[in-house]
Amino acid sequence: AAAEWKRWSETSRLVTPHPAPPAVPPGSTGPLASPTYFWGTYRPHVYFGMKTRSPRAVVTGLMWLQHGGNLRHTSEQNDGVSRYGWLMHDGENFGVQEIRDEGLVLRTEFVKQPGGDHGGDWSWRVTAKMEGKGPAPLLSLFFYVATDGQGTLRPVLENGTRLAAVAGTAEELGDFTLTFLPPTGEGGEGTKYASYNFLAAGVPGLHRLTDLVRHSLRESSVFSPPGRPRRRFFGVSSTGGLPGEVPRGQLLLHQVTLEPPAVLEVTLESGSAAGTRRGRLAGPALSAALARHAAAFEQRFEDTFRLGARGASLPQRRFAQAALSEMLGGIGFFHGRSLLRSERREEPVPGAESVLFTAVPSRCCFPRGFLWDEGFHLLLLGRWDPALARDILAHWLDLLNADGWIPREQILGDEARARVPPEFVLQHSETANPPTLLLALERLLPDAPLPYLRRLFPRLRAWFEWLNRTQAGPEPFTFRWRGRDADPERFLNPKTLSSGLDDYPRASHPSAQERHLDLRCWMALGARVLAVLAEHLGESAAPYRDMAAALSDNDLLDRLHWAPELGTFADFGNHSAAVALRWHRPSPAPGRPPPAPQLRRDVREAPRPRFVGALGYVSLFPLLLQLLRADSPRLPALLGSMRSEKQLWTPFGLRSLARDSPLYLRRNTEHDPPYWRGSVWVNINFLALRALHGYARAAGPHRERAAELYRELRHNLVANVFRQYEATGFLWEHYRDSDGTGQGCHPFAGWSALVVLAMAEDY
Ligand code: 6A9
Repeated sequence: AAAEWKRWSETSRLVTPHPAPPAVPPGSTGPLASPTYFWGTYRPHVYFGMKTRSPRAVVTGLMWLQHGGNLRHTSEQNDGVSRYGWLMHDGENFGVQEIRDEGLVLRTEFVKQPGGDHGGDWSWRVTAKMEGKGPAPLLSLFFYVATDGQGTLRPVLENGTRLAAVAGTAEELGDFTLTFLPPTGEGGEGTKYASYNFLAAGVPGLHRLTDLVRHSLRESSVFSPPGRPRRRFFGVSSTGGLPGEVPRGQLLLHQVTLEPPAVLEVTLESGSAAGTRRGRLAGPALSAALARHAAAFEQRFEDTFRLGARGASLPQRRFAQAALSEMLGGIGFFHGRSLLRSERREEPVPGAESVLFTAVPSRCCFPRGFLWDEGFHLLLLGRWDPALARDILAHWLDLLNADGWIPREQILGDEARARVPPEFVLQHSETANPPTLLLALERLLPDAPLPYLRRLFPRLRAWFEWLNRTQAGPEPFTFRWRGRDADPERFLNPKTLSSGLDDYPRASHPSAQERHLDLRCWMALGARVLAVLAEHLGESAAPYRDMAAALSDNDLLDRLHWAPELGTFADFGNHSAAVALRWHRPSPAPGRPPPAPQLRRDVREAPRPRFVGALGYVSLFPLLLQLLRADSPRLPALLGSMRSEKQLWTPFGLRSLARDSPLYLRRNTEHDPPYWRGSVWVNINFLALRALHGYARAAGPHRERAAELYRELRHNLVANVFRQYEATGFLWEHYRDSDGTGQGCHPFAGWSALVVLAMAEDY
């Protein structure tokens, strides 16, 4: 019974929110308190869509179909859409996106207009044209609105088939009218010939929208412009649904079929703004509003980052604007429960119901929140809009559970869950992630209102204490990432997902003896920021100051992590330097076919306690987080490894693992190509620039050398990310160290967008 009780109480702490007052005060994010953040493009996983910051919000969106091609809706990698992204987006009221899809160029623009008590109005303009000459294919645009468990929608039909408008009402949003204006030609002149179809259906969940629409398409509609041949096309049939799935909401969809070029406008008018509205925001009024917002965006961008004044070319400025805009346009609002797994319990448990307002690493691959990514995002967002950054940070801290843990990856709600393979959904309760939110807070702190910081403090304290308690190392002042891969024989080197550096080589044989250098440096940074915060608030700062002092003591750091035999800082653990993957053929069972060969790890030299020979990002951490004194005798060695082409230097930035390191560019399993084993990653390069910039300014014997490296590294990194953007239209997850080519997910305007700050030299 005692064991049962213990299990129960542990589970209950796992799913219980932390008792401290919320960092986001109730009501502070609603339409009355924050009208400008109420509506937004908070659906990063669709090419174009908007919703409100409400749980179970009404959603709006766009799908399109070039007849003969595929239905487009959610952003997917390698679906044939060759380029898309926000060119301008102010994170609040306005955005311009361009999408290139097999000859079709779509421009999606939105503008919001304040008024009333429910977040005001907005208008969309979608401009469609073909890139080349030749006959335009038939194009269908599908504009939809859907509910998810609350709210009602009523269609307003014209001539029985054209959905002219939707009258709706929902919690927080109140009454609203969505109007689909008739399409016009490119210059806005006269109505353009189009066919109309309309669909009203029950929605079993927002993640089923694409299938729902696909399922209702029939090739029985006819496009017959006067005096021209008739063409059949796929149109939605007016009633539909997914057989056997229980509806939880409503969908109303307006399909417009036409030959590009064309301009389509949609307006959303809030019932409560009726008294203050001066005319509909469409046509010339919309053009004027878009132009005004674009000019204001340009001005604010220049005032914030001064790239023009610094001599950046127009293409470079456009690139930087797009990088920032894609991060702002990638901000999402999520609602749901994580699926949690504790060490001591077999079955997963759903976490507390929560909401999260956050940027995302990548709209197509990772349209959800990631803890340590977000700290990097906030460095950029905090420069553009400190209030927005503070709000996001507060949302993250409200995810804290009673133990003080924040799950690393936030998969909240059906739409988020639908994008993740089941084996990746579970969040393990011993798994940490670097506390980069504190890095962001360090920069937000000087201008943040005191009441805000007071709300944050108890939560930050609990979070940091959780890290300190659960990730403690084998000796005082050492730390160890928990949750490394359990089955070491399957991997060349068992991964450490919690560190954020996934497959970066660590001790070959995970054990409780390990001490991880990067984590120790993160803890030093965390203690430093908490000390400053506590002091600022008149709270007791001494424990944090003492901890920060101990963790940045250069002699102690040396004793615990300097590896004389390697000439660098390193992790320590049970490690074999001679491991390799080899094909094994398991012995067949009698009378069965021979089993498939398996790639397994051979250990050719027994592991022993020692420093881990892997020169790379982890080795640089004392420098990256500026724990080394400016006169440290270790600085020359680190600067030397950074600048050495045999080790970390490339013409495109610093590679993650030295070229002469044993696991450089090695696969971890048959299916796992190298990830943090050579590629150039922008987040760590940003930390390197920031640190070099710092060392170049501090008096010390290595000042000149740091300044020189700073200039060269900044040039290399910025030039390559820009070059790759020009060539492909995307920011990428990481960059190949041999030729700078973008790798992995794209678009990836998460931390790769930090190039904007490097261009601005704003650290
Ligand atoms: C896998 C696959 C359709 C890996 O940017 C987010 C994270 C970083 O925090 C981490 O440091 N990325 C980096 O090493 C991406 C992680 C993706 C995990 C989800 C599911 C589904 O793909």
